[in-house]
Amino acid sequence: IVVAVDHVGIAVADLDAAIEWYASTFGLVMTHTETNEEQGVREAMLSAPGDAGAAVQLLAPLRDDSAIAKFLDRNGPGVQQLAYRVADVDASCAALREKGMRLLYDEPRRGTAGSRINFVHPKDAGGVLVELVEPAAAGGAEH
Ligand code: MC0
Repeated sequence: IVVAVDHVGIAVADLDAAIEWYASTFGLVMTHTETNEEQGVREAMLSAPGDAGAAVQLLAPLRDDSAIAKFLDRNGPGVQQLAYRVADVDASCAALREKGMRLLYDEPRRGTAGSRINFVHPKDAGGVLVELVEPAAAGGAEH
C-alpha cells in the first residue's frame, strides 16, 4: 500500500518563525510553501540540502476552527501527522477500509502541490494521524 514515507507534519503557531528556526538550528531548507484554504493551513516543506527523502512539513493554522488550531490548543506545537506516499490513493483507501479502518473523507481531497490526500483516523492507526498522499502526476494537471 505504501510507496515511501512522504513527510512528517509538525504543527506550529508561527510559520515564518518556525522556518527560520529549522534553518538556523538544523540547516533545513524550504523547498515549497503554499496556503491550503480547505485544510485551513499555511504550510512549508523542508529538507536537508540535496535530500530527496522524507520531508518535514510545518503546518500553521489559518483559522481558529482548523484542525491545526485545535491540535495546538490541545497539545501545543509538535508532531501532528505521519504521511505515507501511495501510488493510487483510491485503491489504498479501499484496501484500508477493507481492513476496517476509518478514512476521514469519503473521497480524497486536495493536498500539497496538487496531490490527492486522505487520512486514517488516529484511533485506528496506533494513535498516529496517518495521511495518504498520491502525488500529482509529474507534469500533469493538478487535481
Ligand atoms: C486528534 N487526536 C489525535 C490527533 N488529533 N491523535 C493523534 N494525532 C493527531 N493529530 C486524538 C484526540 O486526542 C482524541 O483522542 C481523538 O483523536 C479524537 O479526537 P476528536 O476530538 O474526536 O477529533 P479532533 O476534532 O481532534 O480531530 C481529529 C481529526 C482532525 C484527526 C479528525 O484533526 C482531522 O480531521 N484531521 C485531518 C485534516 C488535517 O489534519 N489537516 C491539517 C493538515 P482522545 O483519546 O482524547 O479521544 S493539512 C495537510 O496535511 C495537507 C496540506 C497535506 O499534507 O497535503
